[in-house]
Amino acid sequence: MSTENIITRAIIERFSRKLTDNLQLDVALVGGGPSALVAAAELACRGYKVAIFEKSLAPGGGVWGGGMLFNEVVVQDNALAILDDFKIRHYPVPAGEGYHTVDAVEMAAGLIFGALQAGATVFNAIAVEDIVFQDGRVRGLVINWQSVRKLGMPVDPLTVIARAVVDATGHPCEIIRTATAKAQVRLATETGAVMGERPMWVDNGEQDTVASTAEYYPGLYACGMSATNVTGGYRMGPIFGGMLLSGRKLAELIDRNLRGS
Ligand code: 48H
Repeated sequence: MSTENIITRAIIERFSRKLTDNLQLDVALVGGGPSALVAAAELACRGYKVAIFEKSLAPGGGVWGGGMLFNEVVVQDNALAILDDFKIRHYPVPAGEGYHTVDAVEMAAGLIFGALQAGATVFNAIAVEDIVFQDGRVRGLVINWQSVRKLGMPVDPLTVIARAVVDATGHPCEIIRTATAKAQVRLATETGAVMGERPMWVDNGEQDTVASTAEYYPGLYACGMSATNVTGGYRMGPIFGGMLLSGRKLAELIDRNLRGS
């Protein structure tokens, strides 16, 4: 066989195996931002079959750009243990009362590498365009190439089944919105609907994100900025402790629920 064919065959066979191995998951996360990456690493460490579907070429979500493209982010004391688990370095802010800076590229790369090394699978350039919904429960994801969606090509999608589906799409909370719009589900929020993100208030926003990390409908969870948006929490700008802690809380919650089911 020619070298050209060996390379091509290796990629096709290996990718096909990776995809078929992940058609039936314990946890399917939509979006590969910081909250999802922490949750995926933690759940994979606990022995669950976990995959992230990320529509961009690079997972990492809003981390890469830091604050206004200054590629540094801030993390608080109470989330440093998570950075340490991923071997991501942090530097105290001189007069910072518990705040630390982290190189945004190191954080994004470190979280991605950590999730993969823990055993999670990441599918990049694949978008989630719908949910599988049966018998009053969210049961999986409808996936397609992001490039197909961008070009508006009339190409039917494929599906992945999961015991838990996580909306980790950040600000748009796309999957929760799909569930409310297409399956007309009533969410476990004050109004039963998406309440919408509020303006900037860092301290409240950070707490909101963790507090609102929850299961909003049977089989459907939200974490990170998506959870904030669902419950009407405040935004917080380029500080990421809440996102990391949200990922950890999500993993604990799903672990508890899946063990009980
Ligand atoms: C596949 C999708 C789809 C889809 C979107 O926004 P993220 O970084 O996620 P979080 O919530 O972990 O982190 C939020 C943080 O980055 C942030 O925005 C902060 C702190 N903002 C504060 C403020 O005041 O603005 O990542 C979400 C990921 C992205 O990579 C998207 O490409 C991806 O989800 N995504 N992937 N299918 N339908 N929709």
